[in-house]
Amino acid sequence: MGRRYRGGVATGGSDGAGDHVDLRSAAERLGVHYQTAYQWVRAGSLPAVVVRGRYRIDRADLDRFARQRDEPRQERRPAAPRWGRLAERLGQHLLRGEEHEARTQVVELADRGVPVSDIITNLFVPALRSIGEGWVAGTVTIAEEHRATAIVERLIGQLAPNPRGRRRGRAVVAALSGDHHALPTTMAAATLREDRWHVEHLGSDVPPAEVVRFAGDAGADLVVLSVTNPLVEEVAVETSQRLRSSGVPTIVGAPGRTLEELRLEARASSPAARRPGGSSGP
Ligand code: B12
Repeated sequence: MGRRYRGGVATGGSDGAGDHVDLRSAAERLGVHYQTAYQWVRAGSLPAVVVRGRYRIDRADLDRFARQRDEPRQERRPAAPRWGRLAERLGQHLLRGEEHEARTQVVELADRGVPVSDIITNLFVPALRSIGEGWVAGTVTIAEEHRATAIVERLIGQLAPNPRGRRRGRAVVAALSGDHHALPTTMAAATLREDRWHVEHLGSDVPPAEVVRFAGDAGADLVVLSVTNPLVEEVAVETSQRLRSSGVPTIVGAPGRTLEELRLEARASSPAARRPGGSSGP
């Protein structure tokens, strides 16, 4: 006997062992991390039964779920989510430290096929800007801001996209020494992964010489420097020139620059686009 999981509620159901796979195999079949498949089961979108304390997923349910995910991205986009209200709600959860509620909100959208980069752009970015404004105005404490930031880091990590298909190339993502804003690098890394780049995510506060050395050792096809602290802008531009002159295409971000710009600029610098007659492709 197994217990059937729908939206975290266990109900009666039978095992039918031969037609079931475990959660790890299901995650592999779907090309996602184990934790992502687990979240889908917990949210009820991927039906599962619990057998002797372990999730088992019916192959037919798994195939159906995989087919839905394979539908072209446009078709899977939900009809215009009401971003304004959603962002406000997420901002409140983040400020109150309500991680579970925040996770439920974003997992629900991801489940409906909303791309992670859209969730970041339309939910996390406005929520973080408003937290930054609250901090300046003195209505949000440093501790509250740190707690919210840590939640966002974990949630983006959890949504980590791992699409099927050939990678466009290897991209190194970092913010340079003196810039402690890691989150924009996490956003950039998630966006590039979603767009089928293999990403080496170095985070923030990385010495420029280390980025240059790492990019060479890793055989990077692209370096992305996120910049949030304006004091680091100049050194980012210098580092990008150094990287380019050693043959590694490099693009530099800035506050207010969008993830869509990043996606397009990265594609334009990809190995495929640089080949004679090449295109950055879909
Ligand atoms: C969280 C946060 C922090 C955290 C960061 C922790 C972490 N793990 O990231 C901590 C506490 C460390 C921090 C520290 C500081 N912070 Co701060 N911080 C923020 C906050 C609230 C969010 C930052 C963020 O994630 N922004 C991401 C989104 C929301 O903004 P965005 O800049 O448009 O980012 C986009 C681009 O970067 C793009 N992108 C990323 N990579 C690439 C690459 C390419 C090529 C392209 C095209 C695009 C791209 O993606 C993002 C989304 O679209 C902002 C508020 C804000 N408005 O950003 C303040 C903010 C950035 N911080 C600010 C300040 C002043 C500081 C401190 C100086 C405070 C202090 N006195 O200590 C220090 C600086 C520390 C340092 N040396 O860097 C100011 C900066 C003002 C300014 N222009 O100088 C802000 C704007 C707050 C404010 N309203 O005043 N901060």
